[in-house]
Amino acid sequence: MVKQKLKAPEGAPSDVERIKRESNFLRGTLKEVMLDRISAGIPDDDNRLMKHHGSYLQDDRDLRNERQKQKLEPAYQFMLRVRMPGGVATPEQWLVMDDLAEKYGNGTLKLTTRETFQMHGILKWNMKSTIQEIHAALLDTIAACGDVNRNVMCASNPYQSEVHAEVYEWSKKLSNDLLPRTRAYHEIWLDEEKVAGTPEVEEEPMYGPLYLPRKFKIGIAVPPSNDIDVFSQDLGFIAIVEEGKLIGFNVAIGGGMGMSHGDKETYPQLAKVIGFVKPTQIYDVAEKVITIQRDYGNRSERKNARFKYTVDRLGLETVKEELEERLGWNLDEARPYHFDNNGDRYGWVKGIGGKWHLTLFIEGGRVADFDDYKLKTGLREIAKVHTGDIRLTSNQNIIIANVSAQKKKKINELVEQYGLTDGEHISALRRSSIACVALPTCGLAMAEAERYLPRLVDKIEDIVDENGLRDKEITIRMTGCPNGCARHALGEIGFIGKAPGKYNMYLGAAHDGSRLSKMYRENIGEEEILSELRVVLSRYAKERQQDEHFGDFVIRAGIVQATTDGTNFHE
Ligand code: SRM
Ligand code: SF4
Repeated sequence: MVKQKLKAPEGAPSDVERIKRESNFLRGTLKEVMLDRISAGIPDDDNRLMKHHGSYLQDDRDLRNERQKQKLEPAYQFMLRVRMPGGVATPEQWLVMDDLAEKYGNGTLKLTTRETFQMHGILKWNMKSTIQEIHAALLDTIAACGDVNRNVMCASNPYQSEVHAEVYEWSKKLSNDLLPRTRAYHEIWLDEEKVAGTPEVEEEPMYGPLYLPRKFKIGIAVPPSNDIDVFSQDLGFIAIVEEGKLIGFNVAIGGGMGMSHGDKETYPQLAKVIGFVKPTQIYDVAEKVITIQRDYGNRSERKNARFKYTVDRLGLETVKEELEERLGWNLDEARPYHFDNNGDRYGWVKGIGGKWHLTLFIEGGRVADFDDYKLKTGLREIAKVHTGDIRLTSNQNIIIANVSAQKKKKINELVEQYGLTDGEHISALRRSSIACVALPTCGLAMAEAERYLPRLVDKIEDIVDENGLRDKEITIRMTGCPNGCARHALGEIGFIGKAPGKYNMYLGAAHDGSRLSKMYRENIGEEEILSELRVVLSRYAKERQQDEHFGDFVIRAGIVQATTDGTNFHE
């Protein structure tokens, strides 16, 4: 068979390609503009580059109108995202982040859907100190955003802790080895001088000078938990465990959640499994997959630039063949695996070596001190006495991990003293909720998410209670726009913001993250959301089969059609 000649889409490169090309390996004029005291903002071109350093310029949208009226520039501030593979932090690092949020940020921490910390509200003048202090705590923000490989996620819910420990090491290795090679970050933020003998022209052996056409995401799942939503990744690895030992990974390619309202050329897509590799082969696979996207991804239309569109355009088999050709060896046949959920496992669980792990629910991933709930203080007190580690989960929660039997009592006392929740006294619906940041910081938000979902859940809980479904885990996810930062299309109930107070409502995703949802109602407000859910949830209560998940029920009952592939998400 003659091999198809692969091509990248034609068309003029997008402006971001120009910015990267002219940036001298992600430097731009960032060093200079960060010193400028006239504006709290930075020019657009530099802001594009800033992403590759883990940060975006934002403005507080709650203040936008008022500042406009007063003819003031927007309330500019920076968001900063930490690179922390697998979401694992030491208690000391937690304390540093807690302190930095007070000192330079808005006092809160956001635990993100990719297992890391974000801080909001950092003023330009404080950015360098913040990054330097993060660096001193042995963390960084390199490539946490931008057209590169992002924070590598790995399963955090410890079912089989030995395998988890191994998988975590792989996620760290992938994250470190796939970093850009430019010293821009070190020069701009850490005052690194050019070392004598450094070549004048830098090289990016894997990325090349233009980096990738778009962001790239990798995650590793350990069945039966699909907590990281492996099928939403550009490149997903599914750990295959035999007799308690990790023997390798199934490889899945081409997932992603984002889309634009009203544009059917954009859609969420699930990654598809293409084969099996040994643990020692995953770096090579990741590197070669990334270079395929580098070479054939769309550099003209950013909204069609993610790897999922490259895979769909070229065809899964073609991409697999290209991968095998670049590797010089073939993938084995995929091994059987089974997922049963994509949520977190709450409460205490015992792992290896007599160590304990406690998963706590953090609503919307927002760590703050509220009037009647001193969550941030409580977690700080735990971090002060804890000697294990702290894991951030992709469902925006935390695991106080590797607790000795002696320390368990003390941690429990603090949990009780501060009223922290391990999910026991709240509804299963709330435990299964995640929401993206949205307003007031996200410039792309069309509606509230993190600030609204808890209030909406209060009301849905009444319906759930009326129908005896309090303990039924139904995943519910809300995003303020169709970019899908809370992986809305994999929520059994999903909401995408359309306009203030208005959402598209989606139903029918699989409880294990293996099927996308389908739009059920468009552009509806709270009253309609509740009346629609009242009907559907009461039918679920009465008509469901034993152990049938809500996402499966709505399809069997004909309430929505199953989405069998991202390409029919909009049908
Ligand atoms: Fe996201 C852009 C927040 C996970 C898809 N995301 C943004 C920006 C940076 C807005 C912007 O570009 O101006 C948001 C910053 C808001 C703020 O104020 O902090 C933002 N995304 C987040 C976080 C913090 C949501 C959260 O509440 O946890 C998550 C940070 C993850 C991390 O630590 O790296 C976050 N974003 C995701 C995910 C989920 C995931 O990766 O598992 C997705 C869907 C998966 C995917 O990538 O397909 C996601 N974010 C997007 C997109 C759509 C990308 C696309 O190509 O389809 C955008 C918009 C863009 O890139 O242009 C976006
Ligand atoms: Fe912002 Fe949209 Fe992402 Fe929510 S989904 S954080 S509104 S970009």
